[in-house]
Amino acid sequence: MQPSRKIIHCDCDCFYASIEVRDNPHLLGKPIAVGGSPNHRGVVATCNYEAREFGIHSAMASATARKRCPDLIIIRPDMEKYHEASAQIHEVFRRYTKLIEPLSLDEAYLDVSDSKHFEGSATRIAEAIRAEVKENVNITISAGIAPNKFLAKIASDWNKPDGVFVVTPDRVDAFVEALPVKKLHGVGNVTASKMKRLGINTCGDLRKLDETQLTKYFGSFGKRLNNLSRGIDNRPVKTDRIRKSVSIENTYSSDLPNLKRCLEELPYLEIQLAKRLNKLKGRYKIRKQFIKIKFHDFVQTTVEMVSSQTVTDNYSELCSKGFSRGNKPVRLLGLGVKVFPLNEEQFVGNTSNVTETISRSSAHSIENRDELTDQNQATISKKNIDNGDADQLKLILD
Ligand code: DCP
Ligand code: MG
Repeated sequence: MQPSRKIIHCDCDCFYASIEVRDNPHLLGKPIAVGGSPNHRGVVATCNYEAREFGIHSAMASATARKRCPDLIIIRPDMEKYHEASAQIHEVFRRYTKLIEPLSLDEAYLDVSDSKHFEGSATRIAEAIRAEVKENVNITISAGIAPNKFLAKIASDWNKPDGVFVVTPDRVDAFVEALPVKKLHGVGNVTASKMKRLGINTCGDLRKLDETQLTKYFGSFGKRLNNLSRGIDNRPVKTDRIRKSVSIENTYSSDLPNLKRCLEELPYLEIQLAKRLNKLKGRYKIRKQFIKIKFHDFVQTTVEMVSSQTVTDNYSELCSKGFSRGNKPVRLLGLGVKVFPLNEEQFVGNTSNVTETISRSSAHSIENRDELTDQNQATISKKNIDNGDADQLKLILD
């Protein structure tokens, strides 16, 4: 039998909001949200725990949030600041292991199975990381320690904020048995209701069905459910993420009424894209240019063309083509490139490249591809997190 692994999942507490409170101590104890304006089409990116008491959460319209809590202080996001903090946090992680899988700006899996620190105690490593993040970045980070990624992620959430929770190998079975199915990644509201109708509330209940039955009820998710309900998750901590595209997009506070206005916006987006691409020089090669358009009725279209560089005229052409598919006011405009790495080998096991990839992303623009994509709830809400303010650009790295 293989020795069990030691995985730590680290996740900062109300990340953007913590940074804002850190930098503006007068906000301490008050309900705050970071996001777009409630007067436009702003959305809450996150909010502190005080605001969560009012039922406010990420991806909620800022206007709704303000209604729920009239005293809510809404702060515009300052991505540069969050990227800087993220880089510092990832630097702390790297002191303890090279096996890091960043998930977003504030979150990563660490495999410390072979770490020599603290005589290999994952719990003490996690505590050291938490203490260092507090000391260096002055925000709190929660941690979960378990023999696999699935349980470590649940554990980091268990005692949030500023908490730590350990699921030792001998406690996995009992812990999972009592675990509500809603805690499983991939079980959104729809699946949870379906399970409830079938009398399934906990993983213990799930275990009563065999794989064939689970597949009958939940399709391809069934096999995975069978494993998760038994605490099994063999996915390795992956350090070799390779970027597939870089893009930038913007949701406008008032719709762009016609093609002319769309074309006028392209140069601003191109400047942002060029900045990002500049940082990748020599590591990736462009293979396609693309444009994404979301019309006012949320109908979305993407147009792409083969290209080895960013050509302005190509973007104009793609934009005209995309616009003609709807011929109606535009809510969101995005442009980008599909890329491939010049030398794939350089990425394998190179955590610093990986961290850079993630830390430059707008949090949650990156989905953890090998996690379950089923049950669209989370994915959709994350995709809908377009900031309402026209100058708030969102970088997407795929
Ligand atoms: N974020 C976002 N849009 C979302 C979710 C999150 O822009 N739909 C941003 C803001 C968050 C950051 O990503 O601060 C990290 O996301 P988390 O899901 O880890 O949420 P928080 O760190 O804010 O809170 P928690 O304490 O629950 O981890
Ligand atoms: Mg977090």
